Amino acid sequence: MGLRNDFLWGGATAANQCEGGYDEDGRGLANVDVAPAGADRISVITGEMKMYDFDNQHFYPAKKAIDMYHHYKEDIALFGEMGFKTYRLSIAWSRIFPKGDEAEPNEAGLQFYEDLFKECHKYGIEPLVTITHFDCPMHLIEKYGAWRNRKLVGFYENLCNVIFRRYKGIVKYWLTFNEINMILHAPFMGAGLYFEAGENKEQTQYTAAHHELLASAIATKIAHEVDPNNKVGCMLAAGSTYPYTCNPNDVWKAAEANREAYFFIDVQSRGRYPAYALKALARKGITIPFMDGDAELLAAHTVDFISFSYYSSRCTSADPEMSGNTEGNIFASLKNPYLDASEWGWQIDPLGLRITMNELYDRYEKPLFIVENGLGAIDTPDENGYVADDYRIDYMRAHIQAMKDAVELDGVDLLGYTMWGPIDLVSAGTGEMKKRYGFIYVDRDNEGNGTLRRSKKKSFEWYKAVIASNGEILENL
Ligand code: BGP
Repeated sequence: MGLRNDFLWGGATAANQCEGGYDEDGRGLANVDVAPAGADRISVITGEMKMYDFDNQHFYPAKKAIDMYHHYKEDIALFGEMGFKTYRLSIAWSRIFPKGDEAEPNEAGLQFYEDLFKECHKYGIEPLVTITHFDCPMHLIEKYGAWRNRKLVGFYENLCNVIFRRYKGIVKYWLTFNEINMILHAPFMGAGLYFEAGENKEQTQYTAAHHELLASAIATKIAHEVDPNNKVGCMLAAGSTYPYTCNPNDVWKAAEANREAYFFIDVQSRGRYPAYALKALARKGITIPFMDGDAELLAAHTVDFISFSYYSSRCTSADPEMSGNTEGNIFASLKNPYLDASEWGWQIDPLGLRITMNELYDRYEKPLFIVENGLGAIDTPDENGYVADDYRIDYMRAHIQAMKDAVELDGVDLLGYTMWGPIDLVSAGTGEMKKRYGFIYVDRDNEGNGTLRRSKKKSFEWYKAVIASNGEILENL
């Protein structure tokens, strides 16, 4: 028995990393627009350096990105050619509500996504829509302080009311917040949070998290009311944390690190704050701004499925002397001596995907959906834009095999697999273009030069064969 017959193969993108058109057709400015490329990016996305508008010293890659705003028909046709069953994309909140707090939505923004979803259906591609992929209208940040303010819950509710009604019948798979745990690691990118001097950061982060968790429950409620066929998922930046050794102190440290991430999904999937989190938050003096009705809301509207990104596992030690940090997906981890790493230092661990899937399935017993996985690498195209990206095929083949093992050997219920960045796009972590994930090469460089021409890499035909065989054929061609 292999993958389910209706397995949703595809790819995933985020509006701000591919669309561009940041000021077109009434779109408002958002946090993700003002994250510059270069050395200051990390300070901006972590909320340490204030950047609420463009300046002349920085390059802002999201302004144009790969200009999918004007190329989406061509791009979706290529996805169709590969046989995609689904395309995960995000809507830009500030296209629909440019400031975020208006009573009426921006029709041009709504129409853009309606056209895009209909384009997907022409090829039999089911859209999988992330409601918020790191973006927050800048006006909501400046006027209300972003998600630290409970008013954001109401603005998000307005957004959900509009999009669930407008796209009824053409979208049925929804994710509420991309990598919701990113609020702890990149709080400005993840939730629009910039910290004032002396502010208790952790208090603000968990206050904002509570608001996002409420908003997620409300979204789930409305989605189900508007159309009982809607399926709503949470989304976790996953990748299990391993203990560096079998020293029980390391094992405990790893358990705590895993709980830090699972906390969000525990609430979204089980409908309540877990006991360990209530204790840990109380010990730190953090209060969660619970109001009447919050507990009931969280309990009544849990998600239908668990989606997650997986790039790597992580490693931790209780020994303060341990050094040798490696890069990771924003949050760093100790270097695991048993694993190789990508050119950006992200360690490569296919079995870790099977381990992570099993942990999530054991814990929640709900269907899983892998909505991001892939290799960011430097590609060298020939004069026709062709890239022989065997390294990417190797990475994906090993991960898809591990995913199949989790399904076929361990019985995990898996809805689909959307690899990250089927077409090259801007890196969320670094703002670079040269960190490429795609099956489709885009002629654009880190500084914004290039024709934007699209061309197929070797992996394009490989993934097409994988999809056509429902994952039975994984060999490199
Ligand atoms: C995840 C994000 C994506 C994506 C991916 C790869 O954290 O959800 O938006 O970018 O990581 O990371 P990067 O772009 O930094 O290589």
